[in-house]
Amino acid sequence: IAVVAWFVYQGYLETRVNSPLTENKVAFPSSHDFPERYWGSFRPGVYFGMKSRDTHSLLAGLMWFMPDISAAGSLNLRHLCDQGDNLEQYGWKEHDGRNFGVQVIIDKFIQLETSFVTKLGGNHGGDWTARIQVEPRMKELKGQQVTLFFYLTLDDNGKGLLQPIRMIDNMDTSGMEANESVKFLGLSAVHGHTEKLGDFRVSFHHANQQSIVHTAFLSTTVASPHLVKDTLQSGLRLMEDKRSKERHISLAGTLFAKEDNLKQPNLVVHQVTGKLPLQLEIVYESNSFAERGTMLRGEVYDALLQTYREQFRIQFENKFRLNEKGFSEEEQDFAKSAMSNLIGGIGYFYGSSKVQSVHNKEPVPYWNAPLYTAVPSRSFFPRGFLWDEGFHNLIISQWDREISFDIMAHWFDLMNVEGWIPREQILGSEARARVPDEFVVQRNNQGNPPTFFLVLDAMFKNRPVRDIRTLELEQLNRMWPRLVSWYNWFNTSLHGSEPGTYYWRGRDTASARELNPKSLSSGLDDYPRASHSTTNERHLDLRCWITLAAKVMASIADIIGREGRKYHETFVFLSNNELLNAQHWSEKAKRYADYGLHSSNVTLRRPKSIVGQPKPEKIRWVSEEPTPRFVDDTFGYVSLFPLIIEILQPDSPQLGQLLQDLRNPNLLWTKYGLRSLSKTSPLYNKRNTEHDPPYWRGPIWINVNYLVARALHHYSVVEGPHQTRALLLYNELRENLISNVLREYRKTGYIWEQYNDANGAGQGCRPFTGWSTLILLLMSETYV
Ligand code: 6A9
Repeated sequence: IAVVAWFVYQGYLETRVNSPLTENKVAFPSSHDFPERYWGSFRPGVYFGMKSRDTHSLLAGLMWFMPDISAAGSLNLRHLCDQGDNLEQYGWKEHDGRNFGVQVIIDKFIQLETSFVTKLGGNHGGDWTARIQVEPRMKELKGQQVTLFFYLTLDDNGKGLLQPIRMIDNMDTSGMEANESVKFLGLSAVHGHTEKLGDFRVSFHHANQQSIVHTAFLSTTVASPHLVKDTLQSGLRLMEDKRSKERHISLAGTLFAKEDNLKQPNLVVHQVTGKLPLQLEIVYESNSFAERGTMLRGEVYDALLQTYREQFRIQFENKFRLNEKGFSEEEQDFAKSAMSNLIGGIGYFYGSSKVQSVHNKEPVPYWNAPLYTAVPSRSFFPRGFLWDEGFHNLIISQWDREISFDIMAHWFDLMNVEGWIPREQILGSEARARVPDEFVVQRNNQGNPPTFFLVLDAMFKNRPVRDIRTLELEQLNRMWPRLVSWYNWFNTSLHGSEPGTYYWRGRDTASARELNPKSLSSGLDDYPRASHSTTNERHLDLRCWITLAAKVMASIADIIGREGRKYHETFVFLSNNELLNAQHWSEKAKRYADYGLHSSNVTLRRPKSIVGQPKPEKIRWVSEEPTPRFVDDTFGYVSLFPLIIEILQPDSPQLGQLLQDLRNPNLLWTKYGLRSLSKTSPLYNKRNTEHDPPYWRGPIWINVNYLVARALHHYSVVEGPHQTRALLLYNELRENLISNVLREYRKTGYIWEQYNDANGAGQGCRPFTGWSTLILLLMSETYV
């Protein structure tokens, strides 16, 4: 019996990692509950695409190239946002997350404006129209040719019908001689049907017929949406127009593999090649939308777009007051585009992560689920990251609280029975295709800072209960059991050896190559911790995150009338400055620090080569035995967390010391913001392995800088002996951050993942309109 019980228990343990929490789901079950946000630019990873919030949506997308300019052998066909394309700039200039968006893309010789407007009506999510306007960037390029492809396909083998309607069907063909020339005509429309959308019709319209040189189409099958570009490219031919004798790179028409006897396309593409300037309008109409009146294109489209743009500008000023604060037009435009690209980068994903616990031999799939989320970077990581999303929603919740609630609801619904949420969400084949294998599996001992507590705090702090809308109270109530589980996961599974201590799991204790084993789950990746990972570590940042979590849990419990004493007590316990100091203050170094088995003398060295063998890789070399101690040779972002989370008493002498150190240029202070690791720390700017450059070991990150500025603002307002110093630091830090990010934007056209601490240059990936967009809240001084 004991043996059987053991097996049953093992089986049970294996299934826990991918069993959903049984509490009610928080996200509304049907996307039709949010009709205004049913269709949108929910494919952040392509330059322009439309998608509905369905599990197997109809996908629409754009590709382009310049036939006369593209090099032999490569069309330089644009599709996925890709740093390698080296575009001068691209991103949403205005986007309200509901009704419309306007994006500008600058690609060497041309400028594309991609815009869309959605319109409610009928019972299948309404209509939308998209417009692609291409302009030459120099006069001399007028008349040059550009080719646009606009495609429709079905996400991840969704079921549905796509039926191409060719121009010839609506056209007077009397003047045409050969069938051949007819063969190359493009599409006038696509008629289609899916379960969720019902019957629909997508039509294509060209503004200026004279500028059209060639149109064509492709109707074929594609195995998966991430193969759309390859499939399209293999459907291209060099074709001669019988009448004009001109040769065009053209889609080949209907193409089916021999064995495909159903001949049912799931990829349909319209091509137009025309002289600059060129305009294409794509009009999606739901058949259930009976009384729409005039088609949403041309001047009707202009008018509606204009109305939305005006509303957007008014709302933006109402919410952020940048004009009132004296920012120039150009600076306001920068801020608008930053926020718009964050909001325009919101995606809707569906699929399952790969997860693993210590009880599973192999990774197992999570359950299939949707995720409505913003993304850190449309080019490099167009997918959801847990702690990034909290920062994103500090901004989004200022713009549209409903969107933030909806995003948080989706994330909380991804919680398993243990209360864990996977950190990086790679859902669906389009997302999966962009991630190397070694990064795919998510492990259930690895969390990520619970930054949604920052969002909930910002949304409800200082709001008397009577001012909170009933719908929001209802949503908080629905979220509550999930918040409880999430909180418990952090508080129990990451605890340390003594009450009040915590440490991030997942550092590789066996690693011989890493200078300092990473803690990816902290979000600060290679930020130096104790040199020797043990179960006696104490991670200061984590302790502070949990302090925040306890505080916010107590206040939400208060708002919705739940029992919150436990959280309040934990908060009081953890925010006791004496206990904090006993566990994390190094009196010797006069700074807050992690604690653990640590040596200051660790380097990477190359072992002696053996004749005839390849050069061995550098390995870690410990030249001084580690001892249990504070990691107080290191000063950086982690040391700032008691300030960041505003745990320090206003009259704390430690706060005074910290503020003094903050302004020291040999430590963290630069003209461009606070660097992540002090110049005096042993691992400042050091590689973690031969192949792994420094990441959180020097560069300036905007998310942490925002939190520090927010805290300085806080300590400048509450009464205490350090008030004046805090105010001076706040003003200077804010000014430095804003001017540097703006300067780099003017210089490079982009907002960046991080900024160099020596010269302020943007670095890492771009555009990064994830947490770097917090510059907007620094401009508007929003620190609720
Ligand atoms: C690896 C790349 C072609 C690293 O912004 C997202 C995260 C943060 O959450 C984290 O704190 N970034 C920060 O340290 C980026 C992580 C990207 C990992 C993707 C695969 C392949 O792409």
